[in-house]
Amino acid sequence: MAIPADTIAAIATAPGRGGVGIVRISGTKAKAIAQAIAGKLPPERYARHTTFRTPDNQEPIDDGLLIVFSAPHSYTGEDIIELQGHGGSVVLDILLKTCLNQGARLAKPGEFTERAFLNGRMDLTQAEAVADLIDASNTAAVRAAQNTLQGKFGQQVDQVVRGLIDLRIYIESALDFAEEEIDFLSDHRLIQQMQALSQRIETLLADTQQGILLRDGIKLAIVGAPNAGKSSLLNQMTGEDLAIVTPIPGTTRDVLRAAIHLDGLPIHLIDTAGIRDSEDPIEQEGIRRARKEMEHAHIILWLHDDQQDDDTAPVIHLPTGTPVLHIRNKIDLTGKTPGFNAENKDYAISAKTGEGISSVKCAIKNLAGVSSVQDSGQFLARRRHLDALNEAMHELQTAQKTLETTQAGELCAESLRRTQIALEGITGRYTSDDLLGEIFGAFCIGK
Ligand SMILES: Nc1nc2c(ncn2[C@@H]2O[C@H](COP(=O)(O)OP(=O)(O)O)[C@@H](O)[C@H]2O)c(=O)[nH]1
Ligand SMILES: [Mg+2]
Repeated sequence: MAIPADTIAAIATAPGRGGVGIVRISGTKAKAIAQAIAGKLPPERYARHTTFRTPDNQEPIDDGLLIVFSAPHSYTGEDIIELQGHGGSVVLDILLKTCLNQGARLAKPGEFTERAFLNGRMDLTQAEAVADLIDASNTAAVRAAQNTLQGKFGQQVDQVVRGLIDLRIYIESALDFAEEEIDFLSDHRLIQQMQALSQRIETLLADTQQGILLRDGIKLAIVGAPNAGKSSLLNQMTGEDLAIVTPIPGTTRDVLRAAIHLDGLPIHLIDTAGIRDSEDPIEQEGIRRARKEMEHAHIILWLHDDQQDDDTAPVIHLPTGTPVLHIRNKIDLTGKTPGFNAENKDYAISAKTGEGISSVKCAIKNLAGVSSVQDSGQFLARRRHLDALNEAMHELQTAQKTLETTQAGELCAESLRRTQIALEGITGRYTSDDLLGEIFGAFCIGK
């Protein structure tokens, strides 16, 4: 993608009323536009209090601070001006329109950060982390987004890439000396180096999986017979009175969703209609939706009423492969000991009093494998990073197999080249316009 030559502007602060509102301009015309609005500019990186005026008739628009950041030492790597006025939507609109009249173009979502990436101010993982930091919903996510933003993830990927480049140089130079090629390629150290790189990709894969969970959270579907206490459990876990709870079986028909955190791990709780044979078309639709949610859940909480023999088993149709926690509810009535029961492999709780629920929460964290969410080195990651790492792993293993079995140097070199391309897609050395559009299109305007 070419580095754009035009100048962009946008309101960088959130819409609505606020003490301060900021218009940001980036590009070659930024300084000229600022001069037209505010007269003589302050020295770089100094904040000067000034009046912003319409250039044609010098009408005051607002007054506030003006700051100049000159290329290349700015967020985007271009000249940037910040006009920090009062945070009212109309006054900011007028200020922005004035900038646009002076030759700036309205920035697209994420365009400032996209320029920062295109100008080499940050790699793609860092650019993604900017959006993730803004969207972070809890302290652990903020910390992990900061780690990525500071380049920790990108640096680890780069280290593997450097190792790969060394390997490629060695193998490709061996290819240039055909008569000694076999000697070169049968060197056992080559295989060892490939194994070491595989190991590092393996570690990155595990961290990335954690990073995705930390960013996107896990889906937890609460299912079971009508009246087992599913809606009560949702209310107990969120600490809010979200779902209607009644003694009438079949109360919940719509799927209800709520978000909570377990030690920084985002959990999307899903309360569903009780599953049973029903003639009622509305309830049938609720049950159909409950099944659909089960299909997409990471973990299923199957709730049983401890007072009754459960007759859901024949009708529930659990998806294969999804972990299920069996939970016996209403122990405040049956007097069972709360917590995990090793013999029955189930958890005894009361959705009414909250007893035993902490053991379920622990089990959820263990299943998600996130005991180390609080790790200081944990970074946020996305699905595309995982896909790229898997592809790199596959190519690297192909390279190793080729070398071990056929010693075909050309093929091995080609697989290593592909490994490198897959990894460099993560940091953005190799990208498509489509990918960039997808990443930056999800940003807010003004960032
Ligand atoms: N005593 C007691 N009653 C419960 C408990 N959980 C749910 N209930 C009651 O069981 C009935 C059905 O609960 P609800 O949450 O609507 O069940 P759902 O149909 O599975 O969503 C309501 O009358 C609740 O008050 C519990 O742990 N203890
Ligand atoms: Mg319910």
